[in-house]
Amino acid sequence: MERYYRPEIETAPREEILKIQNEKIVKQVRHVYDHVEYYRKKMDEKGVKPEDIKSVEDIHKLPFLKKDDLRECYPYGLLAVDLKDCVRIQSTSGTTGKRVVAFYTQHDIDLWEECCARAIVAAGGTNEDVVQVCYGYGLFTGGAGLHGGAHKVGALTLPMSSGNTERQIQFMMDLNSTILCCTPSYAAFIAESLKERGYKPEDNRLKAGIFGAEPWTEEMRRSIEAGLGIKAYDIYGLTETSGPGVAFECSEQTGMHINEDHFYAEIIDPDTGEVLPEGEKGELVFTALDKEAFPLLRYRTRDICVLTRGKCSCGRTHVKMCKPMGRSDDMMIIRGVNVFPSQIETVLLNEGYSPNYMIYVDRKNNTDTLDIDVELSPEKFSDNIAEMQEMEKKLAAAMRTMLGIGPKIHLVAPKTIQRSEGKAVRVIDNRKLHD
Ligand code: DLL
Repeated sequence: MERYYRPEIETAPREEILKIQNEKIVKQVRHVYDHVEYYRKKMDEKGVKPEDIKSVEDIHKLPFLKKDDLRECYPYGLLAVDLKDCVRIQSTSGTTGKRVVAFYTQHDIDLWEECCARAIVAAGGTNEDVVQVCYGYGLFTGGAGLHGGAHKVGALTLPMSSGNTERQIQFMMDLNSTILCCTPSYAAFIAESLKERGYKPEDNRLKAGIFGAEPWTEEMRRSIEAGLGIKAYDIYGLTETSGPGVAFECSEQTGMHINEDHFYAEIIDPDTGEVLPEGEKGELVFTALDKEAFPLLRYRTRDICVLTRGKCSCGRTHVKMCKPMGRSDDMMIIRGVNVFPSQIETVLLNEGYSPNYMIYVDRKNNTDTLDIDVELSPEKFSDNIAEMQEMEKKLAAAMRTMLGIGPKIHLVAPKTIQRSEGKAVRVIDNRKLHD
């Protein structure tokens, strides 16, 4: 039977959710206008006053916020409460430019942890579970978010953080972990490591995994589910909106329910900024309806996505987002063709290869090149060169069918591609270095 952390909200009729959203947005716009000078100026420039926003239908009148705005405002420029009222800072793992720092009041932490608790209960979590959290702890929101959520559910929480796979496995087996929380790439690595140590999927007590923070394909889901003997649930979020738990998957596994009582979602055309009708693909934009300290309005996530509002067999009524189809800035344009890493992953897993690969893009003699290193499993590895070349050719052909352009495939020996303990880095675009 389906269980909910907060049934009256999670299964509320659409009109009730709308009523909650409409009440919250009016207050939230006033709060931001009164306390965040940067956004007040943006609203003034656009000629929008708080009184113009009477319901979520008016949200489209508000200006957008982008990552660049966050950089410009670093660190305190978007803070909407006194610093003394904040109890926590978290930050993005950003590798380029300034990191985003997000501030939380105790109310914001409670709200965030409740969103994560909803995700854990949707994955079958109860106070009888042992939740092994191996997202990174610290500034990254993954560890703190799922940890707080597990506490709210009353589960026994194992705050492992990421890395030290030997210890992860020892604790998982000795302490009978039942729910695993980490990035999908780390889950795949844990599954591989268990197998190497001679464990079969039925030897562990895991029943579910809550995996997110990076894109992963349906093929990857099936591979992890088989490797660990679990049901694998997706979870989505970003530091700017609090962290994981903005949206989470239910037993139907056909998209993630957005916690609509806290976050209002829109899909826009990334080029024009125009709001697109439900069901169309575009950039996901979030408005935090009741966060106090860092209440972003119309924040452009750069994640490309589709929203749908069909009836869900789990009984939840909140709108669903599909798996992000890569970030608008993840998309590689190679010889004029749009290529997403997820397409490459799909082909690899469909063709029976491991999810361990590296994509290299470069420009030679004014032509883009695409090279993919693909790691072989010990069973597939052979020293027969002709056989290896034949496999490379076959895989390149399958890639060409999916991508529209043919990459150069390099099959590499088992265990030569570095494993990820957090967010996997799978693309190296050397063109950027020359431009
Ligand atoms: O990754 C928060 C998180 C932690 C989500 C743990 C889920 C689990 P950031 O580091 O700020 O926050 O990165 C946010 O990661 O804009 C997406 O591009 C990507 N992302 C997050 N979840 C998913 C997912 C955390 N389930 C950025 N599928 C987002 C695909 C995801 N991409």
